[in-house]
Amino acid sequence: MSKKNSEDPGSWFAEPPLRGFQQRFRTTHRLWHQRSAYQTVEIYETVPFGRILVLDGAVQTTQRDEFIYHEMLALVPLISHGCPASVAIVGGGDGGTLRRVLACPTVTRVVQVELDPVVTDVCRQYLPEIAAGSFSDPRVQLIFGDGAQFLQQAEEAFDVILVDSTDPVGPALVLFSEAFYRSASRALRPGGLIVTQSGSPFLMPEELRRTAANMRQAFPLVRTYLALVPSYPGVVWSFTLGSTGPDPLALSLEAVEERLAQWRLSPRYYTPAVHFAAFALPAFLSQGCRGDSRYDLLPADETLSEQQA
Ligand code: AG3
Repeated sequence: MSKKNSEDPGSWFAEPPLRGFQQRFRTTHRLWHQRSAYQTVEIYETVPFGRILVLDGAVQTTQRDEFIYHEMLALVPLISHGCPASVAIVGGGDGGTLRRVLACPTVTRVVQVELDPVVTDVCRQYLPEIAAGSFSDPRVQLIFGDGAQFLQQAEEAFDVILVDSTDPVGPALVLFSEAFYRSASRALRPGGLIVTQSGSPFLMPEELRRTAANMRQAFPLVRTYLALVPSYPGVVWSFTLGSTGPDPLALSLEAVEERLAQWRLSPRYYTPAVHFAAFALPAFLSQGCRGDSRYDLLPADETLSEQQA
């Protein structure tokens, strides 16, 4: 029976290949699929990761490893800030980022701007443990709309802005632009930080470079950090942090320990050592992030032959 399963070609999900590289998930069911006003929304039951949310063919979150991405997106800037009261989240319809933000007891207000109500509805139905009721916390205001426009017109300011979006291609591209980072920096209080997910450093190095370059136009301090997210293409994932003041690397290990203890957080991925280790980039990657495509590990898609691509 297990032999039959492993040979059944119909029960695998895979994202489109990037740079001639692809990983796939054994699936047992497709539980939901719908074309919303903005994108294709799917939920699969998979053998390795439990249920997964897929938007326009790209894996966004899984039951088994969502904690890695969400902790690393939220906790690195929240701990670096030290006393965040007001937080804005752009995207993040599954609620996993929101949950980590609300776990921080200094936070008194969160505005979340999600484009697509279908994503929040479907996650509420199929992945309720990811948000774990966060959207009904009285500190939260959920707005359905365009996050870029929201920040451009925002009349209030935030300590931390988290961009929990789809990849820096297609409809989310505006969230990685210089103009977006300029309005984000205007919407931050002094000492404020922004973090965005910025794709796979091996499979999307161009996107990572552009994100960092655009952020440098609007923020005096920009740093790239990494986390291991097994369900995302290439497993190694990048985040780009912009700061108007605090440097996440200027903290001491003890200060990170103390903040975690004070806030009574016990994350599953993030630790004080991971906080610093995440910023340690292999030499070729840090050269790549600074803008030199000669350091890219894998050949770009356009250099692959038809057959290979
Ligand atoms: N974050 C999505 C990260 C992008 C994944 N990309 C990919 N699989 N190609 C948003 C969802 C998590 N809250």
